[in-house]
Order: sequence, then structure tokens, then C-alpha cells
Amino acid sequence: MSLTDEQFEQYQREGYVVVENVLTADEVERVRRRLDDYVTGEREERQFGRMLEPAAEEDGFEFDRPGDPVRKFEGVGMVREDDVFREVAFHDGVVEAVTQLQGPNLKLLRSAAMLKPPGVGSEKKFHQDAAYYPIRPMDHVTVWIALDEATTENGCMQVVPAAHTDGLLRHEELEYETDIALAGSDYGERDTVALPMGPGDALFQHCLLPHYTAPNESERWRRAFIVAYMRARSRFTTEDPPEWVDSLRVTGEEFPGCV
Ligand SMILES: O=C(O)CCC(=O)C(=O)O
Repeated sequence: MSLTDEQFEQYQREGYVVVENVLTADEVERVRRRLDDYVTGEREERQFGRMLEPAAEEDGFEFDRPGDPVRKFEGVGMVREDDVFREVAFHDGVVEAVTQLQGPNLKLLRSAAMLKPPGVGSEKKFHQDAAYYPIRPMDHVTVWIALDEATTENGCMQVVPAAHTDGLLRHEELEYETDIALAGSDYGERDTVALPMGPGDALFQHCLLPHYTAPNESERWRRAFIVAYMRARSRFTTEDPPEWVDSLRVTGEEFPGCV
């Protein structure tokens, strides 16, 4: 799958582009089933982590679904450990489009599943993905793949078009080191565009694009799979990078001294 000229230009101009049906219905179903296996405890993750929704920590909390109210699974280990998740990270359609944006030498920088469970799925405040990673060049691509119908009711992605050209904005830590949000300035409804997406649709997003997702107020899960790619020549900007930053070769050459 190649991006059309129009899609390529939209990404450059607006900092994002949504491409429909990048994953087939069967591919989406395989990922959903595999995530269910981890949520219900059928499978146990070894090389990656999980985080529950904050509501699950409250006294008397009950989740009236099978399994746990998982907010996210996270870690490049998802792709190392699990064949289904690996298929997504190495998916021809995804990798071909990212190659158009980033060139032929690619490494995976992030793999995650954001699940936003019904009723308790919490918001993800405005942030830029680049703020997590002290790397250069600051232009990695995040691919956010909808696994369910994503709507404004269940927390679809919302972006600030063209704001990727404003550079890296100031962020603050919220509850823990890897939970950050834009400090001070927030965007209003007039600045943002909501991106409802169907299962299998993929959002290609520049790492400097501010984005947000609302709480899930619906009765349905809003699951998404995230893979982020950087140029294989990317380097740390600090001598003391966070120990949780991990990477994996996806295609092309690797280079010494790089992330
Ligand atoms: O899927 C979501 O709700 C938000 C994901 C996101 O923006 C992120 O993890 O950086």
C-alpha cells in the first residue's frame, strides 16, 4: 500500500493522514482476539507491561466484563514476543507507507495497545509523542490503528492540524514519568479535528503533532494498536536516555551509535 501524492502532501502539511482499510477485517480480528487473550489472562505477557485504568484502583470497583479494565499494553517486547503483534509492526502496507515518509532504513520505537475500556476508559491529555523520546531527528511517525469503530463518544483521536510545525512544546509529568501532557496551554474545540475511524483504518501522525483522546463514555471498547517508527540513523540527544526506550530493526540497514 502506497500513500497517494495527496495523502503524502497532507501528512507534510497537516502532520497527519488517515488511510482507510490498511488492515483487513481478518487481520483486525486476529489482533482483537489476541488482545482479549491477554486481557482475560488466557495468555500472560512476559516482555511487555500492562496498566489498568485508574478507576480500577478505587475501593469497590467492579468491571462487569470478562478480564481486566486494561488501559494499555506497552513495550517493543510486544512485537518481540507475540507473533500477531509482530505481523502488525511488519505489515507490508504500514511499512511501505512509513518508508515513503521516513526513507528505507526503519526501526520500531514503540509498540502499544490502547484499549479504552467501556465506561472507565480515561482521557489521554494533549501531548506530542516527541516529548517522550530524547532523539534526533525529531520526526518519527506514529501509526495509530483503530481496532474498533472509534467515535467521539468512545474516544477517537483528536488532532491539532498543522501544529507539528510549532516545534516541541513544554510538557509536564502527571502521575508518573511516562504520563505527560502539554503544560499550561491547552487546545480548544476550535483548534482540533476529531478523527472518527473504522476498524483497520490507520492514522499516520507526525511525532510533533499535538493530540488528545476523550474518556470512553460508551458501552463499547475503543481499542487501538500503536506502532511508531524512526529513521535507523536516529540518535539520542542525551548521554543518559530513559532506560525504557527500546528499539527493533524493521527494514533496511542499522547504524552504529544509533538508538
Ligand atoms: O489511544 C489513545 O487513547 C491515545 C494514544 C496516544 O495518544 C498515545 O499513547 O500517545
